[in-house]
Amino acid sequence: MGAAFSLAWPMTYLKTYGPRANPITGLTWGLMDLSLAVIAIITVLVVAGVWVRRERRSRPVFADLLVGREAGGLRWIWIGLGLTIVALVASLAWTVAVMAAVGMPGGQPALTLEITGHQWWWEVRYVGATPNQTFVTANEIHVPTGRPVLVKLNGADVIHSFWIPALAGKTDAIPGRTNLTWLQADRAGVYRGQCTEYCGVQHANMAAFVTADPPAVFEAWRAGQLRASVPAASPGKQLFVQRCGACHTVRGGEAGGVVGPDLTHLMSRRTLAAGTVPNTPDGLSGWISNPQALKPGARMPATDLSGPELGQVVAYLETLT
Ligand code: HEC
Ligand SMILES: [Cu+2]
Repeated sequence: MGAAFSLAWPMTYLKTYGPRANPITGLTWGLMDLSLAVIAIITVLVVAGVWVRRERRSRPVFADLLVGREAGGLRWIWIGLGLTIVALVASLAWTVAVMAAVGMPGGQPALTLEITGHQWWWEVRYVGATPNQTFVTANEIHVPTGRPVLVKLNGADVIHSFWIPALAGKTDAIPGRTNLTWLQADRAGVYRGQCTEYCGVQHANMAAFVTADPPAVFEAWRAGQLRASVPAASPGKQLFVQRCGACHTVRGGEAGGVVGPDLTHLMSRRTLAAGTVPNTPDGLSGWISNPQALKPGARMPATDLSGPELGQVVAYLETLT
């Protein structure tokens, strides 16, 4: 949180920040430069060819009517063929080398995440050595800088695709199978991502964020997330358990639903509903009173809380730090 460097907007894939993405960026620019060079060379040759023809106009007319094999003409074909083969084989070799380099992390991953695409948000499970070292959060992923992170992707309902452009290319999240990818951020900051496989009406409002922090800062965040949230009994807590607990979990409380995001440390997130609403008191009240107004079709129904009840629930949620 609060990192000075932010790629939250716009998303970029032409400038990347880690060994999972950098080789691909180099290849992209390299192939682009090669293509531009080919266009430039061919343009020059075509223009030169036109000029050469013009000069020949000055010769007697019948000379142009003769169909002959001018000396050295075929040589151009061989040169062109040779250059094309060299360029294509070099592109192929470079592509294969990049694929090998980014296929799997170089070292042992520092962290394993199980990320599940839901209509229309991301469930993020931090897999610990033991179950009590494991926790679940949503949409905002924290990672240590300079360390490879293994990501196991699944889809809960339809096919989604996980994409953090500045850190890692696209990998599909498919129901019933686990796809592996990985990422590594070499620079601290916030990187925005987006679901990139059309998955229904709110596909566009299905962002993900990766916050990369130095390892010590990340460990502090992780220790905070591992804590349960056990706020004192309050009317808001009671209402939450009754009205929201069937869909949401707050670890340490009585609410254990798994239909929606885990809200144990809701206040550690900057946005709500996969980047749709800022996580401010107003944003929170607006979302809870009428999610359908902000994200039509979202799998959270409008809650018919009265004004005072809404205030109590929001006050309770604000204790989930
Ligand atoms: C029928 C299940 C259901 C009920 C009941 C429900 N929610 Fe949700 N809630 C969801 C789903 C699904 C999402 C994710 C929506 C999205 O991002 O598309 C969500 C998202 C949220 C979020 C945003 C979380 C985040 O990390 O982005 C908050 C906060 C929230 N709900 C609070 C509540 C509160 C408070 C109540 C009770 C008054 C409630 N919900 C009732 C299903 C439910
Ligand atoms: Cu999608």
